[in-house]
Amino acid sequence: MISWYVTQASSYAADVDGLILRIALIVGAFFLAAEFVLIWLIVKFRARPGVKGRYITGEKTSEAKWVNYPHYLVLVFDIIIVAAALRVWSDVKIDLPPAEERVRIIAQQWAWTFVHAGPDGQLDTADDIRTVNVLNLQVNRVYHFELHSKDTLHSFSVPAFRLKQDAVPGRAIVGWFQPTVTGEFDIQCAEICGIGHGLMAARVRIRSASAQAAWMETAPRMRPLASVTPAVAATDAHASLAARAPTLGVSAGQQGGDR
Ligand SMILES: [Cu+2]
Repeated sequence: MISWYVTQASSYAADVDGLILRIALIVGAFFLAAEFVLIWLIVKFRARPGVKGRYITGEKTSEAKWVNYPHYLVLVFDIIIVAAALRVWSDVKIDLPPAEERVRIIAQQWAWTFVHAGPDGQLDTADDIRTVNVLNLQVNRVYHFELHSKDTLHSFSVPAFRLKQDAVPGRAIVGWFQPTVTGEFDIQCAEICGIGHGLMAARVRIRSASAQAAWMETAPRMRPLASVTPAVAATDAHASLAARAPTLGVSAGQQGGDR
């Protein structure tokens, strides 16, 4: 249902949507049941001439069951929701499938710089391609991204991928995505990061393999004008990957932009 409004453009987008839908149905059913009971009670125990109101404390066992049994039901559904959420969380954030390519994402006030491996498929080589505010991907390819921030907290949000990940200064945060459709979609910083936060938007362009190869041939190589060595600290689960992310490229402001 969410896909009516935002395209599902990654391999795990449908899982995230399915989880949200399941939670909405469960919570929605409880909401409707609670409202129905509330209205029924209001009507059934409405004021009537000659009938005295009763004060019911709910302490008798025969009364407490009306509270306890629904409560047990809520707990059971809580467990179902948590189990489903953990499975999706693990797929999206913890169990990374083997990477076919790596891409470096650098956030700063207020732009995104992307470092793509060039035709050799390796980062930190001479044919790397740096772009500003346009992430260029190949459809059906598994990417590991390495997310940095040069100044403050940002959040890399790609609604079509159903992906959101904070960027934290001094850390290289590793995650993954696999684009599943070609096209162009929004990227937006999702963390208030200063007065220009609302302007910190970008685009992701997803191409076929042949179109991506053609783009790589023609994309201008920009010479790194200045390197910044961040204090890279990996998340524990991905220490080895992040250890291979020694330097940040040039800043967005320094390099102009390939769109
Ligand atoms: Cu930001």
